[in-house]
Amino acid sequence: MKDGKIHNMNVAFGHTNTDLDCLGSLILIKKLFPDFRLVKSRLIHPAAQSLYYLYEGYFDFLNPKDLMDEQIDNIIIVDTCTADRVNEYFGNIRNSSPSIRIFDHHHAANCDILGASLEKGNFGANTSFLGKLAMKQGITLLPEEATIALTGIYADTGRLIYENVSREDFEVAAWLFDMGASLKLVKSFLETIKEDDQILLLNQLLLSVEQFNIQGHVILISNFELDENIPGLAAIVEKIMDIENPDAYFAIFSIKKSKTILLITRSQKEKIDLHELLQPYGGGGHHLAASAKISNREGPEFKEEFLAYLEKSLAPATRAKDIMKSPVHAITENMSLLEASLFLEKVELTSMPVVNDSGTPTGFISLRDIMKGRKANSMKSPVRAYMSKPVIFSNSSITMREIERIFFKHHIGHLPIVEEGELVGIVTRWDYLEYRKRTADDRRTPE
Ligand SMILES: [Mn+2]
Repeated sequence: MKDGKIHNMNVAFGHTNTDLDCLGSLILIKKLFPDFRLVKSRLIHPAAQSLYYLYEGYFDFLNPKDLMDEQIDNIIIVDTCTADRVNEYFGNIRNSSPSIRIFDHHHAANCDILGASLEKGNFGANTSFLGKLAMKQGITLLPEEATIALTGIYADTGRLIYENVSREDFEVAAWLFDMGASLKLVKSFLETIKEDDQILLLNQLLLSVEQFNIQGHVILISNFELDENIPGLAAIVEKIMDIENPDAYFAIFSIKKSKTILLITRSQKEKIDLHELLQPYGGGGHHLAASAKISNREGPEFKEEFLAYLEKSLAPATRAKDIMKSPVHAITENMSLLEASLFLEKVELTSMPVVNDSGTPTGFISLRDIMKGRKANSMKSPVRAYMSKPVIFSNSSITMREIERIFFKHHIGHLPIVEEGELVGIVTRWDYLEYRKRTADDRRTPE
């Protein structure tokens, strides 16, 4: 400082490579703890850059190196509990033994920041965590501050749709809306692909992706040559995930200038654990989003090697046999409608596949079909006369994706599973929905 004296100071910061949720959290820290100065990371995540440059003035950031001669009393850390992600700040803090308070919304994260008191919250966005505190204290925000905070919540919750979302995320979002947050601006900050060269690359990549079926999974792979690494590649990869909707996408970028390969990957299946998968290549990240840098390799031969690696490493996809009900009740064609209705009542079902003498499904009979027979006063007629046909059936090795397609295409709610001409099980729309719920697509873990 100018007078050469040591001043006591309180500071707050988020993780390195500042993202939108960090910025949302920090703007609220400024309101909640006005005697804390905010410190910026030397790295701003590409997705957060436009908001950061527009609203820099609202944060009044210090640089990490400004901390060097200061006596720091108190530190607040937001949106991380990992020492590695706050190194750049602590590297500049000397001669201080500050008390550290952390606000972090990451569920499973182990805290390795020593001596810190950790406050954890189950929120989709860390911004909601601090927003809830600000609401309780009756704090008011400027519309610009509300816009920054709401962008943070939308970013980390996938616009309030990811698995991690809590009711507080909605509550705080509503509060920020009341404080004058502009949805128009929030939307523009969330649009990660806006540079012309990004759009060009997106189009080129879309033309070069190849689709493979590996162990029943729909896998996309692209190999693309770039002169040099450009920012925002991950956003392009995510956009392609949205457009093409594969189970996983492995984007290989061969960077000519540095003779390295940048492998950016996204998955939407728990069975395809990318963090695990990229370990042998020195990469990592999260379950459903990971990347690796590989030196001295050529794109085309790396792609071939990687395909072979996927073939032997991926666990097989979930198939009909994994979720079907088996054994399954069936009615024979020659049963009378009366017998069929009694049987349905006995087993408490409203419909059932119909099989011929050799056990092959030939139709489907429901209480509604039987009702028609009752009205026509022909309850003694054989089921054959009133069942719906032809019956759509499939085999036990079809994947969940194929099951879904059959349900939608034929507007059916039951899919009999047949092996060697015999009915062996049934998959209902309900079984399928239960499976979807169990493996709900938490496509992105919180950042
Ligand atoms: Mn976060």
